[in-house]
Amino acid sequence: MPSSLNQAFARGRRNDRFPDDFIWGVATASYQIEGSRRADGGADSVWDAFSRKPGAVLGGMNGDLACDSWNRWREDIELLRGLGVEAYRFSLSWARILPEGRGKPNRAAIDWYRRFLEALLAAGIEPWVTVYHWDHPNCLEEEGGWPSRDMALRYGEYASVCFREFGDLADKWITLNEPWCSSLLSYDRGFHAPGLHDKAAAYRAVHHHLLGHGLAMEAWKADTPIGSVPTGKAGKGSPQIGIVLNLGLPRPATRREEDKEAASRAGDEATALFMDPLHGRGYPERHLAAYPGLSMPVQPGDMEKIAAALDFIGLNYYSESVVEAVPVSKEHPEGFREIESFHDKTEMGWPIVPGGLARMLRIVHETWKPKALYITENGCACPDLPDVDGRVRDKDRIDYLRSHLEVCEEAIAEGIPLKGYFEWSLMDNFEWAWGYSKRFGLVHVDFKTQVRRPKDSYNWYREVIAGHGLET
Ligand code: IFM
Repeated sequence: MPSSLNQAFARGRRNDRFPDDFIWGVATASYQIEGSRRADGGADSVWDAFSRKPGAVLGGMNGDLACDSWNRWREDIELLRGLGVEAYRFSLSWARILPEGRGKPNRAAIDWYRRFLEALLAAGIEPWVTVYHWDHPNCLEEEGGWPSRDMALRYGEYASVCFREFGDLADKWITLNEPWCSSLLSYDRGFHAPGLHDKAAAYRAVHHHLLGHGLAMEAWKADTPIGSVPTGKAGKGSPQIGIVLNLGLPRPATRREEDKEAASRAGDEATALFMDPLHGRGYPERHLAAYPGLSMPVQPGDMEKIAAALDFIGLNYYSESVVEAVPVSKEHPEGFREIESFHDKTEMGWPIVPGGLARMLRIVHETWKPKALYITENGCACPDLPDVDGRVRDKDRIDYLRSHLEVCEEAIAEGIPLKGYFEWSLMDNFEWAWGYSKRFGLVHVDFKTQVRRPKDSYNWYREVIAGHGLET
């Protein structure tokens, strides 16, 4: 064999576009997969209560059974092992660990998560643990939920319990998942639990999420038995903590200056509102100025806590919206509106725009310069009907993932510190207000029988991981 060919084979992968330490993973969240809400001392979460409200979740569906992962977790780990992922991002359930929202931790739930973490490590899979992915105990919601400052303090205590109980088994931590959703989508748009329409409450919720995050950062530094995690094969690097955001950076409808300016302002609610305070820049004045009735309930010392140095920012990217400038009115107090996009759309109705991921990575890198970035979620909902032979030929998902991974390759080549990619999701699961009607999984789940069937995209992603990159 010519020596150049030998060298190409010796590299053991198909291209060099992803650095050796790039992490390949997949993600899920507790309420979306676990089921067995009351088992082992678990309490009602805000999503259990919300899904009982008529009309809140499509078809009255709920997370009572979900993917039954509370019982079938060994099968799930086998699926992860078969996929060859190096890392698994999943979340802990606050309503299980502290069923009363505070006080004595529930041993049975802690033991369950410890068994699960141990089994992941034994399988050579690095745990990436999300402390909070929206399922807080409903008793805390009844006390005021995120609009109340007390919730931030309770969350700080909960995070501290998690670090103490699991810090010897996990050293990659995420404080919050998409706080935009659990504040604005939950307390303003009313689409997520608890389903309120109260803008002032939603902005208080934003601040309290961020304050809770800051308190968790303090606890992590104090409570983590750093360096003691037996991460085995997957032990890439040192302990890390970050936050996961679903930034929204709309594209201007045209090149007109007013559209560009409008799109930049439209990005404030889901981007600067979180990124600026996290990076010590305070809340974006131009955004808050559009809503004179709103104020952020900041107390002395809060902003310093919120700005604690992060090891990484996790970005969840699915789509990109388009915005144009319009005259300021009651309906459009900020002088812009979203317009329809004519890109192909996923089952969620979300336009497929891989270029939006490229824009987002560049803007985030240039504006806030985070130490490291991870794509902590990326994927799509497709119809995914098994054929007569039981095979799920989800070519659309493969195309979607490939096009977004190509963007990741380019971002790395440009020098953006993108360190890993977590596909959403390992398996079809409870898609919040859409119930089980939207399938995001690499694995098909029959929600009647709980039979799990790897889709074509599972096998495709397995090859990508094994080859450490896309085929060239
Ligand atoms: O399923 C959700 C996940 O819980 C948070 N990010 C977006 C996903 C798809 O909607």
